[in-house]
Amino acid sequence: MTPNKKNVLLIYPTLFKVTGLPIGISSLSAVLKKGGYRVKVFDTAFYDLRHQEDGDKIRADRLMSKRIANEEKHWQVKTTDIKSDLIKTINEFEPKIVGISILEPNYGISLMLTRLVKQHFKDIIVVAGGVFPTLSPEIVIKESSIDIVCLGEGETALLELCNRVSSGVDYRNIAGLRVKSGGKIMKNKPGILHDINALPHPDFSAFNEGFFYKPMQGRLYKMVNVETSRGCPYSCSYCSGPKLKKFFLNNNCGKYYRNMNMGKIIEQIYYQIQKHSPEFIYFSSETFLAMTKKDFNTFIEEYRKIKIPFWFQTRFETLKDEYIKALKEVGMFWLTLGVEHGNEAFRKKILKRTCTNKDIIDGISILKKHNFGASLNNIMGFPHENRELIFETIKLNKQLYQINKKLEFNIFMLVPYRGSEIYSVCKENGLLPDGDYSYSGTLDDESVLNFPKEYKQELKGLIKTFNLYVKLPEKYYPQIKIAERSDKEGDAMFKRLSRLLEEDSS
Ligand code: B12
Ligand code: SF4
Repeated sequence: MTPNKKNVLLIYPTLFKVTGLPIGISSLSAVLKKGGYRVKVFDTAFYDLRHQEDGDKIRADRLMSKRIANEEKHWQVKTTDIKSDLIKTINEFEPKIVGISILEPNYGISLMLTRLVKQHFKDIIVVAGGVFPTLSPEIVIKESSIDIVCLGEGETALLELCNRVSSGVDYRNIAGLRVKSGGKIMKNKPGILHDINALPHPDFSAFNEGFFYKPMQGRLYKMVNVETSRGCPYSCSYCSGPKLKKFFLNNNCGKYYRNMNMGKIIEQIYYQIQKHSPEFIYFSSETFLAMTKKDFNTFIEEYRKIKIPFWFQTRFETLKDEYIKALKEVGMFWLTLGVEHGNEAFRKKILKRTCTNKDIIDGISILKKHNFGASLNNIMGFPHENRELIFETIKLNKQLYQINKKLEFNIFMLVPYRGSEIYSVCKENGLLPDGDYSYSGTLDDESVLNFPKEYKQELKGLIKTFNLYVKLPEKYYPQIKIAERSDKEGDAMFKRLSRLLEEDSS
């Protein structure tokens, strides 16, 4: 193969059937195309790599969301071998540069792919970027199949790399990159945080059609993501966001949290509609409603003409009665909110979330008033937590369910990502296991922490039965306790109670 210096392959390693167009890689693609490069994306969404159950099935089994009814129509699980497919793609496309976007849970899959690339195409330059390489560059740069690590936002650095490689110029000193050279690692000065109003709109055209489909209320819909902000103003202990914020500040790059101009957001919506004709729009922002009143009003007036149903995630602190009323009028369909824990003091001290239970209850009441449901995210398996505290999370969610029957309740096991504040808490408390605990699925029901065996088992049972505890009356608690067990009797009871719940909600 003779690599074509104008061709760039971007690899997007994602978990099985976890679709949803990523803004990061799509923004890189847009910038590269504008710079005259051809871009192809290789994604892993439809390869059953670990022969595990897919994310949506796990969510349905945990009674978190409905099973998908029209999956076969839009999603084709690959029957071919991922390794042969990647080699074939490279042989046909002949890229000189292969970029890979890595989150910590995808690092295992990522290594399998970068090693394959290096083994078969040693002249290709392999560049890794994304949250994990940014926060743990010392781990990633050690990997022999990766030549360059991009720290922070990659639009300018990657384009510069491509330009220098294609014109045969020394590329070892590009800002934002760590580059291996003659046994040494060149640590260059930090890259830049971009003016998000000046970047081209994200380019999704390199993704295949199936990747546009995401489940919503038990059906797949064609969705496009519209970026409205980057970063987040909050500092939750279990999230990598605060560490990213510090990374950019410490490197004098400025503020990670940036809102896009409303004019540019509207332009982006029309652009993506015209290009992809979506059935749904997802506003990609950590906290969509954290915008000024003026921007909100402009959004409402413009979106009135657009009419495509949309959803987003936001914080309880940003929910207001008049906002929800206006959003309903213009097509809001759904939203995701983080409750995360039911004990206010624990939530504040350990999760570093200051919102009160009253804020949460008031927010859900507003949604009820306007006849809206929402997905509520919850986490369990924290250090210093116990069964009693977990039951406070159940209790609060139960209270919310009493107010609003349209709610869906998500429950996840804590995974302490490197660099998050909770990672340090786990470390100090001797809870971190040795090895690569976080480089695999995040929907696991088994805690990765060094808790006693019995407590891990208890957590597993509580993850399984969380929705039963939340939705069934308290008189069923003794039976739900049996359903927590992962033996024959426990599973049979779980099935019986799940059926009861289904009948109750139909
Ligand atoms: C939107 C979002 C999603 C979307 C899209 C995912 C995606 N990869 O973009 C969806 C809903 C699919 C998703 C799912 C998940 N997510 Co998510 N998600 C986010 C969120 C809120 C914003 C991401 C974003 O759009 N950022 C804006 C873009 C512009 O930035 P970016 O993606 O970092 O990309 C820039 C740079 O990193 C760099 N870059 C990125 N890739 C590359 C590649 C190359 C070659 C180069 C040079 C540069 C480069 O340049 C890009 C452009 O500037 C972040 C929070 C955050 N602040 O990062 C969490 C976050 C990334 N998610 C996270 C997690 C854990 C998950 C899930 C595992 C959750 C789950 N339980 O299922 C899944 C895994 C999905 C998967 N791919 O396998 C974690 C990752 C933690 C970590 N340390 O790695 C984050 C940081 C949130 C957190 N809890 O801390 N997520
Ligand atoms: S609000 Fe969400 S994105 Fe922001 S720090 Fe908390 S968990 Fe992270």
